[in-house]
Amino acid sequence: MKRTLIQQARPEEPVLIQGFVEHIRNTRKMAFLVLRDRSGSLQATIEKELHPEWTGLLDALTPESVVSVEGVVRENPQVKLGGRELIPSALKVDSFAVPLPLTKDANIDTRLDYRWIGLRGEKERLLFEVQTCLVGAMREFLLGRDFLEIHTPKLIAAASESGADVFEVGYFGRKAYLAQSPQFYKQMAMAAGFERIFETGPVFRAEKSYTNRHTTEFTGFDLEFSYIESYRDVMTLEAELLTYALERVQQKYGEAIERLYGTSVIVPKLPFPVLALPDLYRELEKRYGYRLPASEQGDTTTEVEQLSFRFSMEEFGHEFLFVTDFAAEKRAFYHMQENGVPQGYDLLWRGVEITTGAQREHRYDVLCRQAEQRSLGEDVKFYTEFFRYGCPPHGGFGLGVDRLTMLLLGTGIKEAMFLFRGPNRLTP
Ligand code: AMO
Repeated sequence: MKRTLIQQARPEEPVLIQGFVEHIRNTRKMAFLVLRDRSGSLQATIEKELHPEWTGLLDALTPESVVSVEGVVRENPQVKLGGRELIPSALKVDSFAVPLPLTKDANIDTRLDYRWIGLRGEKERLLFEVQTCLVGAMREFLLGRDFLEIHTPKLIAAASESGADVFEVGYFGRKAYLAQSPQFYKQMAMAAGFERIFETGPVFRAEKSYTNRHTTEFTGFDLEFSYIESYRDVMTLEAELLTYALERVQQKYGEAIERLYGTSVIVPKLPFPVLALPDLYRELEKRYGYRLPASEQGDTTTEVEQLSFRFSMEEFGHEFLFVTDFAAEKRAFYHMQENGVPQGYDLLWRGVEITTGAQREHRYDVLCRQAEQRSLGEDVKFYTEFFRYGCPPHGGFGLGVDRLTMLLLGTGIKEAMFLFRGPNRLTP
């Protein structure tokens, strides 16, 4: 018999339901099993007198075992789960579960140890449905604008962002690194004349950070496109992309997110507000008496980001804020500069950085000089070569998918990933 999903089971039709046993109530005369598959839950109601052959099986059955149940669905307004129940005619246990090692209120570390069990919940499933919708909508948006999806290597010869937080790996007797970003190859695609590309893939950072928004391996959504006039074109594209994707999520999952995560999906208004970093400092001091120590100026900090959210809501009624005009020494060597000011930005959402973007330096001589200033000459020679044989002006950005998901649902980053990786966690 072919399997029917719980959600699609119609009354009075014979069905085969397969799933986990979420709950068992086994009384003298009756047994009630709540079954769960990817589409929902359904109660199976068993009159034990009719099936004496199942007595042993029902006594031995444990929660979270996997079963196959054939039967007929009946409408019964007394049943809480959707007013219907399954009356089984055949019952088979496909996999017995031993008692679960964790309770619902276990701490996050125990839950991560047994992640596959924690992920069985409706709330957890929703997170991945939302993430699928979000990334799918972003992909769709870009495909509609003639972008190519590429897949670049993660084993590379040089650190792309900085030497400090790169993982080194042995590579047949020499050193290789895990890519901190697809940066070099996104730009190579511009030199290849692809004009518009994006990639979603793993990004590695050897950062010993123990915050609720840092992980050593995350999923990046990166794009790059040519013939831009300035980094403002990159900001405009990103704002449109996010608005499109959030609208999708709101339409499809807004209600479920409200119900299970208690948070609203707000579709942002275009254009997003923009502020230069020195102006942001000034506003934070004027409004909240907050002054960033001189030694930390030129960049944002966790405190600046959090206060910026308050500012952005009060001033613009907007959850997003583009920040520009960072100090050159705080930004990557490949950013284009004008009068010493990097032509790039960070995008903050709900007080957390979700993106860095920029126009890139495509002029070979200038790029080599900027690399030299950081003593990167030899290390990035293979990269600077991309710009010797003709390359259009271009720019792009990198967006953290895990951060995006986490902010959308109001969770920490550990909950927003299929499997979190941190300085102290490499398993499961
Ligand atoms: P950046 O280093 O800012 O820029 O990274 C881009 C985005 O990736 C996410 N992110 C992280 N998420 C979780 N844990 C981390 N440790 C972590 N580090 C970064 C953030 C961040 O905004 N090459 C540039 C992008 C570009 O210019 O195109 C880059 O990698 O959401």
